[in-house]
Amino acid sequence: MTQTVALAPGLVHYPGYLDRAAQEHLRDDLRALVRAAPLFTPRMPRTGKPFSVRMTNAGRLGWVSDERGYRYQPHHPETGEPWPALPALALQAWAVLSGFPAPPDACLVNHYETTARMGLHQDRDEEELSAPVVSLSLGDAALFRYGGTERRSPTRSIRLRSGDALVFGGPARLIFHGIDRLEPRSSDLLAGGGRLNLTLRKVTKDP
Ligand code: MD3
Ligand code: FE
Repeated sequence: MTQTVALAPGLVHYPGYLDRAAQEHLRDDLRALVRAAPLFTPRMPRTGKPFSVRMTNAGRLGWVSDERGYRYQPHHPETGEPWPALPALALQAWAVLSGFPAPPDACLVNHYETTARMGLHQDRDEEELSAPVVSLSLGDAALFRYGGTERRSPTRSIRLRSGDALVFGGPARLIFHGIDRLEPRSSDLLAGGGRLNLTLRKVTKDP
């Protein structure tokens, strides 16, 4: 496979995990996915403040956020339809990289326009915290920041480029992380620029 870079215990970076042909294939699958399950604008719990990132999901469950809170649910918040099937390349990446015996329940798709960002946060809405999260990036490069398991822990930054994979498991599963900014026009994969990030997650504990 490609180069692997251990960034911290449980945190591995696979630069260029998807080659250009695979990136184009996944991009085309995501275009169809977004037609079936349109991007929605999540809102902050309580305040209703909109995120700058738009989202959709694939798989049995999808992550949504609005005034009522963060949660996983089996239907799109606007169309009411079940989420589309997981893209084949996303399932394959999970099988290759996760080391987890069960398939993922959810694939969150984040869409960043040039000025979108994602503040430092932890992902802890999943019941199955022994499974890693696998992330795939497409389109413009982004500055990704990660720290430790406490908000005040020191942080480091790396650049995520189109085709990169990241795996967060074990002690890295509950680290704080976010996206500070995009590098506009750094990739020609997506017409019109921007960035897509997929995160594959096991949500429920299987019996
Ligand atoms: C570390 N997404 O969707 S991917 C998210 O690029 C999210 O869209 C960012 O943070 C993005 O929640 C960063 C890397 C990532 C994803 C999930 C994680 C890092 C993670 C879950 C636990 C720990
Ligand atoms: Fe996250």
